[in-house]
Amino acid sequence: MSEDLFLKIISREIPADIVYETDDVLAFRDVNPQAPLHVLIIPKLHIRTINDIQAQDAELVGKLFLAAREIAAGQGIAEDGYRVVMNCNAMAGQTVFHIHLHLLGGRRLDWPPG
Ligand code: DGP
Repeated sequence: MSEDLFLKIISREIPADIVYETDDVLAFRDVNPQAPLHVLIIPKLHIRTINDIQAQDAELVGKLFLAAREIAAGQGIAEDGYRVVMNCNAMAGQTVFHIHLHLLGGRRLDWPPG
């Protein structure tokens, strides 16, 4: 069993509502949604935090945004608007240490965030 919760979702040890998958990227609905659409988009490669992203990961990280674009379009929220956010470490509220883009949409999102 892996220590990384999201690796367990990738390996299907833990079930998730998967909405998108490629060879490199997986996206699934957040278990504690903060908006009508709240999807987590993760690389299948384990990267703990933004601080651990290496230059050679640039293409992979870009694919997280391409996934966000596709999911938003597929869910019909691309034109209304949506937000993607990635938390880094404790002060930003990161609780799962495998980088993930939050894709939030389906309601008005205030700024600045809390
Ligand atoms: P963050 O706080 O940025 O690290 O976000 C972690 C998110 O992961 C949080 O919104 C809740 C979500 N989450 C935690 N455990 C699970 C799980 O087992 N399944 C799913 N689908 N989401 C999870």
